[in-house]
Amino acid sequence: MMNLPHSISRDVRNALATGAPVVALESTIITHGMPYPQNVDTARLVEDEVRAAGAVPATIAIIDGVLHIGLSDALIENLAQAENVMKVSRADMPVCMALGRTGATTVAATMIAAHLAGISVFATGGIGGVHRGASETFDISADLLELGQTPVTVVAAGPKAILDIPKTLEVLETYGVPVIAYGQDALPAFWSRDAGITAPLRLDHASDIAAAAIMRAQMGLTGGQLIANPIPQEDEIPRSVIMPHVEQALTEAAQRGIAAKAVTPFLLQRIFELTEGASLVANIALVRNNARLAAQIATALCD
Ligand code: PSU
Repeated sequence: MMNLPHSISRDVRNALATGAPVVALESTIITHGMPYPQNVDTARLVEDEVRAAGAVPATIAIIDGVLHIGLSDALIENLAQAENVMKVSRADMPVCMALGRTGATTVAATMIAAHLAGISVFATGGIGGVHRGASETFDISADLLELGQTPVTVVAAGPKAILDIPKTLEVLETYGVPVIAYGQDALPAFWSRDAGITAPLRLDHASDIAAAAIMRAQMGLTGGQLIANPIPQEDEIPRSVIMPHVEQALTEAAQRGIAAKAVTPFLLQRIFELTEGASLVANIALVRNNARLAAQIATALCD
C-alpha cells in the first residue's frame, strides 16, 4: 500500500491504528447502481448506519488515479454527480490508477482495496454473479473469483434476482467460498427474503461469522466469506411481485444487445422504472441493513 498512490481518511487511519472496527463500502453502487440524488443520500445513510453501530465507514473509490480509503462528504457528492466514471473491477483497477482516471470500485475492486488497507469486513447491496444465459455468453462477474481469493467478509443481501442464482452458488462452491445466510435457512435474493433455495450455510450471530473468518485465516485458506443478509421483512418485495419485472428487463436487455459491464446497471435502471421506484426503496433499505450487520461483525472481530 505504501508505494501506491493512495489516501486514507483520518478517521479510518486512526481506527486501523488503534484496532477499532472499520467497514469498507463500495462506490459502484453510487455511480452505476442508483440515480442522483438518491445515490448520494444512500451513501451518507449507509455511512451513518456504520457509525451508529460503533464502527468507522471507509467508502472506497479511485479519484484522479488516487485510491481513496474513506471519502469526505464533498468527494462523495462529486462522485455521485460525475460523468464518465469507470466501473472498476480487478482487471481495470491498475489501468485506472496508472492513467490518473476516476473509477468507482465494484465488489471485486473494493475487496482488493480493503485488503490492501487492512480492512476485513465490507458491506454492499448485492454481489455480481453468474448471469442468465452464461452457458452461451460466459458472463460471470469477477466478484466471484475475488471472493475465492481475497480474505474479506462481504455482507450482501444475497445474489440479485437478475442472476442465475443456482449457477452462482455452484461457482462459489467451486471457488471454496462459504455462502452463509444470516438468521434463516433460505438464501435471500436481494429484493426478496427467499430465493426459493436453501443456503449452503446458516449462522445466527455476528460473533459466529467473525469466528469463522478467524478460523479461515488460521488455517491459511485464501478467500473471503459471503454473508447473505435478508432484506428486512417490512422492506421486501416478494418474489412473485419482482420477478415479472426482472424477466421483462432481461428480455429488453437481450433485445438491445446489452452486454458485459453494462448489463447490471441497465437491469437495475429498468427494474427501477418498471416498479415505479419501489426497487430503489428496497435497495436502499437492504444496503443500510447490511451496513449494520457488517459493523457488528467488524466489532466482533476486534473483540
Ligand atoms: N449492489 C447494488 N447495486 C450495484 C452493485 C451492487 O445494490 O450496483 C454493483 C456492485 O459494485 C457489483 C456490481 O460488484 O454491481 C456487479 O457488476 P457485474 O455484474 O458487472 O460484475
